[in-house]
Amino acid sequence: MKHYYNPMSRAISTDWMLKELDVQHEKINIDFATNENNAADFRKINPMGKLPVLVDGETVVTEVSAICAYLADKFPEKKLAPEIGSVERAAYYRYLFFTGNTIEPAFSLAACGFEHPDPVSAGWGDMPRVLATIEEMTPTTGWALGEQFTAADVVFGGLLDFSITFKWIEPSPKVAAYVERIRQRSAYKATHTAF
Ligand SMILES: N[C@@H](CCC(=O)N[C@@H](CS)C(=O)NCC(=O)O)C(=O)O
Repeated sequence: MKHYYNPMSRAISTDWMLKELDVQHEKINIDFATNENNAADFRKINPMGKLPVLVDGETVVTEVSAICAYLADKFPEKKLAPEIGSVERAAYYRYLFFTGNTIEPAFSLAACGFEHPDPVSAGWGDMPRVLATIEEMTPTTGWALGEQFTAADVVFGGLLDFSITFKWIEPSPKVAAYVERIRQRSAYKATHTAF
């Protein structure tokens, strides 16, 4: 597997996921400074010109949530995803998709001082609702799905961690405590060295 990476990007979360799994892969650094992500060769792999990207043989996976879900399913013995068909699997999907579809756009806009003018039509609604939902979905103890740490924590917890680091949000005590638990994981510490 090839992991296209830059330490100052969301690829930090997929790098962390690969460390949680402890699996062999090749890490390929893509230099934003020289615009390598927009080079024709890289655009052939990901027309978005964005990181992260995982290439597994002929399979190309982009998007943090998709890469983490793919990896968790590829290595089921590592138990980073609940079983297909289980009650936990439904909650797991919710964490993965809510993070990418709702938290990401809401936070990205808010970080630039914007709110969508029509939050009823915008899929991600408005910040007060997003923050209230995050509060409800954040575990008081342990991990998103209970005692089992999963890719849901890498995706959901990873974005909360990133958002606190870059001051996109002022975390509630519950969110701050969850992110602090995440920051204590050895795989997290092994990857989050640049900031
Ligand atoms: N929705 C994408 C976001 C990826 C993304 O925005 N990556 C940024 C770095 S954090 C990037 O590669 N930006 C370069 C560019 O857009 O030119 C995901 O979840 O992977």
